[in-house]
Amino acid sequence: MVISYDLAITKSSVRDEINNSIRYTLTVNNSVVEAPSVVISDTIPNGISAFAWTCTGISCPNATGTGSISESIGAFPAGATVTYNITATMIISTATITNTATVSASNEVNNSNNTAINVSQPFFNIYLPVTLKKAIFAPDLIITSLTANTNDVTVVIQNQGNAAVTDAFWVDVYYTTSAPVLNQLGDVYWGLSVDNGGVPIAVGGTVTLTLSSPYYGGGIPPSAANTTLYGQVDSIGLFSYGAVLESNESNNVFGPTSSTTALGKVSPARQSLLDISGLPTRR
Ligand SMILES: [Ca+2]
Ligand SMILES: [Ca+2]
Repeated sequence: MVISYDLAITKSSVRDEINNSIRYTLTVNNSVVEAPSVVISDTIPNGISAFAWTCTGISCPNATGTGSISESIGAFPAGATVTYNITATMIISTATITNTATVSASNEVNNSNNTAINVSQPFFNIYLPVTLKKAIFAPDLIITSLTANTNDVTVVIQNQGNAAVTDAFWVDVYYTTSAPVLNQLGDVYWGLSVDNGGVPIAVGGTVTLTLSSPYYGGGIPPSAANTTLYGQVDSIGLFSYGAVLESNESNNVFGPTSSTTALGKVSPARQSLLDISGLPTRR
């Protein structure tokens, strides 16, 4: 009588390099007829420091265990499956671990499927390029307020950047219905420089500009109420960014807004009062 049972063993693994662990699933099944005296072995492989397992299936000799598996099953039914779930600790997460498990029985008809070799390769650590937003330390000038009447023009500017303004610059106010562009000369303007004390402007600092301020450079108030106004800070400069290199050059225009009627007496042309000493060079 030919006893033609065929035991087969398979082994798979799931690797967790972050936790230095690896889980194996070891499955043994038997086809055709019951097999006697089956031995399932799985020796702790190199690179593993701990090995704990559970066994499920109709023929488990022990439900749990630690260390290498060497389990004998007296009778392994046909069609039955035994599964070992193994949790192992890797000594080095980057090591390749080869784990060999076997199943054996006398009179096995097919020994070609009685050894399962699982080779667990480490994941390659791929370091992707990290795009860091350039840390910009630069001033950022804006106009926070622009009011005008037939007496005066008042512009409040602020440095909302994270570095002081140290370069001389101009502020212009335009009586126009079109948004001004860089290097567009205005109807009223102020120049702030180190010489006249207009700069530096500290981080968060504000400066209020009027026709009476020491930075006043020229121009007269609008002659009528409801004149459309725009303001531009750092309006004039030799560079595409004006005279002050800012973290944001696109927020330098304020407006449109409208002039109002002054309640007081209209002042004489401020040009006659001008003291332009200390003003920066104007294009
Ligand atoms: Ca700005
Ligand atoms: Ca600028």
